[in-house]
Amino acid sequence: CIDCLVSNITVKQDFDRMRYQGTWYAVAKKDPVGLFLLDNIVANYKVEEDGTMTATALGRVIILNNWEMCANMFGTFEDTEDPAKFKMKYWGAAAYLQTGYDDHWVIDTDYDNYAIHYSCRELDVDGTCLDGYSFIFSRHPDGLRPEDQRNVTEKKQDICFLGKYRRVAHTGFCDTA
Ligand code: AZE
Repeated sequence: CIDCLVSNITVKQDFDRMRYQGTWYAVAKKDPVGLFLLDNIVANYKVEEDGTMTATALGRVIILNNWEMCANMFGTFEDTEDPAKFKMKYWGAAAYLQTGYDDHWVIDTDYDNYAIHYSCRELDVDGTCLDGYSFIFSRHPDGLRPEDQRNVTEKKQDICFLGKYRRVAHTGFCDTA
């Protein structure tokens, strides 16, 4: 995408939700406006018996009066015409966590090593993304394989988020939650 129009962003062709199942470690993220998952973010996707995709996510957050905790989040996905584009309804295990209804696009993945997730929450008047977030996921807790890095960088550019990512630390904070 050269014009940064959200409508021109391409997603994974013939996305296969079965192969996408299982654990993904966030290795980098681009934050949206407001409260967000800080680090130690691990997502787990599943395809239910009726074919619906669901997911759980863990991540460190700081809420209210600087209270640090591990957010235990759930998501259910609504299909769209594009197999790689979903609407995600999400909520927390505890009521004081966040609820929402976001786009959930899989920009690219090889299913076995890396995935690039994208969500635009708010379109600007010119069709670019005014407020969005993105995760770079790896199947490996230590990070991306060197051979995947170039492709991931290219995709960050395609979604116009290049230079807006921060590394996601994994310190074990949510490992017992
Ligand atoms: C995602 C992976 C699939 C499941 C879910 C995800 C998103 C979760 C959030 C959570 C925010 C929580 C906050 C709590 C205070 C995309 C990581 C549910 C956006 C801010």
